[in-house]
Amino acid sequence: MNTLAKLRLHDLAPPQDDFLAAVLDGLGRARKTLPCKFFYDEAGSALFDAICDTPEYYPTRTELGILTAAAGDIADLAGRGGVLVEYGSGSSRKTRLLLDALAPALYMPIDISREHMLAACHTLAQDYSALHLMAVCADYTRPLRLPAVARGGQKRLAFFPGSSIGNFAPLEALRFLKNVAQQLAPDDGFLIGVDLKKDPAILNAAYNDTAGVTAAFNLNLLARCNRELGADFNLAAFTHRAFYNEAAGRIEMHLESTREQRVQIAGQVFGFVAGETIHTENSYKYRPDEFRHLAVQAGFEPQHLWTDVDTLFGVLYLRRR
Ligand code: AVJ
Repeated sequence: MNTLAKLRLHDLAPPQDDFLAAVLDGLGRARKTLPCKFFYDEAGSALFDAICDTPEYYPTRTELGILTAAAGDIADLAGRGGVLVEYGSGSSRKTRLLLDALAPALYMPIDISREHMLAACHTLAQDYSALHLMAVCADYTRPLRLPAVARGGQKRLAFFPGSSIGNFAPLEALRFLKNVAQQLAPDDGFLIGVDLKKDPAILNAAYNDTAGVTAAFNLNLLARCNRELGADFNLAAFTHRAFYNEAAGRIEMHLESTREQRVQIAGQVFGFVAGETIHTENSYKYRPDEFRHLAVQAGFEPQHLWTDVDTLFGVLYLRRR
């Protein structure tokens, strides 16, 4: 079958991230930091998949369970045969669930890694013979404008699973939600997965799995600096730290220097004192009312919240006002 005929690429040519510049900037600060988006090289993406399979990391399987149970209700709210827009063309399992339930005419994934997205689209095009695909290569963390596709009365459903929204600070999250709202027409929908506030012990365990997969994921950032930038991080001299910051409502991940040391990157030297950390990720958690408030501010009407029995994770259907 000719899958190419059904697949089009809308390339917004996102500027490629400058890893070296980001590392020099982040490590040059009084409180050292590295942006979490750099976790996901090939090794990091494989480690993230492995995190999702650890017994402690509940979000992925919990969200999948919620979506499986709610798929019919979601299709009733969003309408069938419309356009499915996915922010970050992530796990194909979640996508397929919605493709099966909604039977959209068009699937529009948005992702910064063009080749990875196109490969996933080719597979979907083979498996869903009636589906048209419009792959949008863009950085969704910046304001973007989706390609105009003739609507013909079709509704759009935007989909942002995995609690990826948690990587944004609340004000950035609001800006992102507003940009999504701008890409939708009144009565369109937005289905978003949000990790909920809960007993900190559960959160702390989820980011400190006993098999050490999350630690390996965090430390891979330093390994990546060594591989790609010729840095000389001694991985044995840094340890994974992750904890729930209750006041801020977020999990913080850090890499802690176990002793005083110096690290060289591209001719620059960075000193660490014992116990100093590099802050590598924030993962915000919301109470349902907190998230609904954010959604309302962004121009949405929260219509439905699905959770698991333990209310660990929430999936919300937001209607564009
Ligand atoms: C992919 C951003 C949702 O914050 O839980 C998992 C990333 N970091 N374990 C999250 C992550 C450590 C994950 N998100």
